[in-house]
Amino acid sequence: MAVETVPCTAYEDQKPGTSGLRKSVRHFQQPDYLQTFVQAIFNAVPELRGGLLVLGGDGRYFNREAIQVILRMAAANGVARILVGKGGILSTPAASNLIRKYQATGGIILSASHNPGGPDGDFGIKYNSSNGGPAPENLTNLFFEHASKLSEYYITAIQPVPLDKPGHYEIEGLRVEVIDPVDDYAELMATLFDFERIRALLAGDFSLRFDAMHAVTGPYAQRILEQTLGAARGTVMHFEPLADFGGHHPDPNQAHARELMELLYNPRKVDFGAASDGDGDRNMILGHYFFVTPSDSLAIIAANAHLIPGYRNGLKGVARSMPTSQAVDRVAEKLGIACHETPTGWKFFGNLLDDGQITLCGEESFGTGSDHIREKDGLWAVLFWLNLLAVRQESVEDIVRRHWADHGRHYYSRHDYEAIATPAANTLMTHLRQQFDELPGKVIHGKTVCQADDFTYHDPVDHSASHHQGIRILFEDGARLIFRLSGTGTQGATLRLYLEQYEADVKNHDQDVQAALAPLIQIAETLALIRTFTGRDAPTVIT
Ligand code: VG1
Ligand code: CO
Repeated sequence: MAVETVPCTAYEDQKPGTSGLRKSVRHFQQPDYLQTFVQAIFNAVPELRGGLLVLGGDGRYFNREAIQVILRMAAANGVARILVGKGGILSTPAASNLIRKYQATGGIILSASHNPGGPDGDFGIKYNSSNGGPAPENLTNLFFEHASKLSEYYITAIQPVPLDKPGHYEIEGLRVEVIDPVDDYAELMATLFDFERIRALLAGDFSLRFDAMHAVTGPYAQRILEQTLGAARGTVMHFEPLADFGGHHPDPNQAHARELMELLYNPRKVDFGAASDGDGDRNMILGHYFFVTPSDSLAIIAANAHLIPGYRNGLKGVARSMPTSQAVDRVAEKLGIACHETPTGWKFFGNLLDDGQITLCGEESFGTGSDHIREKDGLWAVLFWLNLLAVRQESVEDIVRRHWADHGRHYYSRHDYEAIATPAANTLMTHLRQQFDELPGKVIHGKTVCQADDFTYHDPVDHSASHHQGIRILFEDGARLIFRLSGTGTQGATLRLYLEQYEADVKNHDQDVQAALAPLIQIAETLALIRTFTGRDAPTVIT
């Protein structure tokens, strides 16, 4: 085989963040930038030689070029077999499923998830291990180490592989199988949910809309919701994956899924609305004039899991990322199961899932999932809710309100300050850290602080420690303020402020969220001087 050894200069900035290596497309288009990171993966995971690799992406700009480069490098690095999604398409959850189902050595997923795409947008690359989950920190650190000292990479000069129809090709000892990206995933969903019951719900006067945001879930949602479950044609909006997502942020939240919000906040009744992100792992759940906070969604899914076929036998335990509200903790307590608190990022759930300690997990950032794969899963959450609605025959709002009445309501919001100057963001965090010693016991705007620290996670399975995972200011009444800097942004720094206030009394469950959190918002400003340090009057995005 004609393997070419190409000398290259190492890049110093290929340290993966919360979810893979994410940079602007232009950054990725620097000479050999993609190749350097891909070679670092092959060097760090020698088992890929002779192994099976899953490959696909969310269809964003640069996806197709990158896939051809990776195929040529995989051939040169001795990979035996590759499963690649037709058109280069695989959602993140579908890729995770393929890795597990076909016992692959690992998978490469090309996505910058909820970040905008197109030539002026972002690109990203993630590696998932043989359990189907995102590479854990020790492995991403190893990628970084290899990338920073790389001096050559290996590639073959093969013709581009046709990706637009299923088929297989033998190329220089590498077998490339182009597969339907939806088949295996759709099959898995049918094993977890009561499709007959959902079909019956959709056959009645129940109406729903799903916004694929011109991202990867279009083909998945059309197949499962429309073709299999019988939802009306046109239920799936923005179904065609586009390289620039139609110029929008493929981020399923109230700010970016505006058209869908307008459909649900409208007298013409739509019973259920949902959306997913660039790579299909996030979800937003809406009822008529009603938004379900992702943290509440996780809690409600946990509380009702016994009603869903795939979870009928109960839950082993649950987990949430540290900034996610404590709503699920209350459910776990009632169920008598463990609830784990992990740092932000799905990679931290992997060990707990593999070890059989948890069945469900989630993040406040519109991510929910279970042990069926090792990634968060947007359509899974949507199907879970549809199955639940079919069983309980109540509206989304009624289900959520009943949950609050039973468990209390966790008022919750996240305020993002995007693309602020990195030094200013660091100074703000340092300013907060300097107050740790004096804060406990202090009363600020009428609320007493009981703890202030930097969150450290001790993994109970591999006993590794992850430090500096967000600043927590905890109050005596259970309220929390969390400050973190994003690990997925590509411009400057993004400050995330997470606010949580518990309210037990059902008489107080009708407040506007931002109004209910106003005292905490004021305390956050007093402690962090956000306006002073960022120069911003208001957050860029509120979810
Ligand atoms: C954000 C979210 C985090 C999520 C990550 C990847 O990270 O806060 O909860 O796991 O995105 O999601 P950060 O570091 O920017 O806060 V996805 O759907 O973009 O892969
Ligand atoms: Co995503």
